[in-house]
Amino acid sequence: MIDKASPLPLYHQIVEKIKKQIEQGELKPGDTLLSEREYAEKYEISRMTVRQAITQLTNAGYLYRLKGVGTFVAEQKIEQPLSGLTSFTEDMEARGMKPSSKIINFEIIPASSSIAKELNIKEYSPVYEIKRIRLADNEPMALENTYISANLVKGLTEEIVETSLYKYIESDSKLTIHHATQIIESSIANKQEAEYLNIKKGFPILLIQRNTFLKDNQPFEVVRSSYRSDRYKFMISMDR
Ligand code: 16G
Repeated sequence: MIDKASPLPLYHQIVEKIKKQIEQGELKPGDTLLSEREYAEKYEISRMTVRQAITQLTNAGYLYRLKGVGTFVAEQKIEQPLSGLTSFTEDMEARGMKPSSKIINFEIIPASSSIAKELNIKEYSPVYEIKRIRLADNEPMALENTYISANLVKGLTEEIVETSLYKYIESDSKLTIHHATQIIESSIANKQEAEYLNIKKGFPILLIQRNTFLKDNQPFEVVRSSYRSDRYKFMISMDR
C-alpha cells in the first residue's frame, strides 16, 4: 500500500502505483480512474496529494481528463527504436497493429529550390508531392509530406502510396533503399495538423524530417512529418 514512513513523497508513491497498474494492464486505455475522493479514502491521504499525482500523470500523458466527466487512462505511447531504417507499414505490422493511409494529396509538381537541392535534382524538375495521414488500427498517428523525384521513381500511383511506398520501391521499382538521416524537433499543431491528426490546435507534436538515400548516396525521398507526441516516443541505444 502507501508507506507513510517512507522518505518518498506520498504523491510520488501514488504516481508509481498507478503507472504500474497501467503497465501491467490492470488499468487499460479508456478505463475511468477512481475519483480524488475515492483515492484519498482508499489510501488515507489528502485529496491534494491525489490531485498532485493525477496532474503529474496527466502531464506525462498516462491519463487524460474530461471536464465534468472524469479522468481516464490514455492510450500508451508507441516506442519507436531509431536503429533500423524501417517504413511505417513495417513498424506497425511488427507491433501487430493494422497500418493504413489516407491520401490528402498526390500530384506531380515542379520542385522548389529547397526540395530540388535536397533531392539533388534541378529546380522545377517534376517531383511527386504526397501528403498522407498514417493510421494505426484506424487511429491517426502522423501526417507525412513526401517528395520524390518523378524521374527517379516511375509509375507511382495513389493506390500504391495508400499501402507501402517502401515495398513498391524495393520490389517493383528495383531500387535499393540504403540509409537515411532524421531530425526530430518539438512543435505544436497548426490548424491543419490538428484537424488531420484529431488533436487540438496547439497540441504538442514532433516534427520529423527524414532524408533517405539509395545505395550510391543518391537522395531518394524527403519527408516532413508531424507525429502525435501523445502517441509516440523514440528510443536510441548508445554504445560507449
Ligand atoms: C516512415 C518514414 C517515411 C517513409 C515511410 C514509408 C519516418 C519519420 N518516416 O513513415 O520517411 O516514407 O515510412 O512508409 O520514419 P510506407 O512504406 O508504409 O509507405
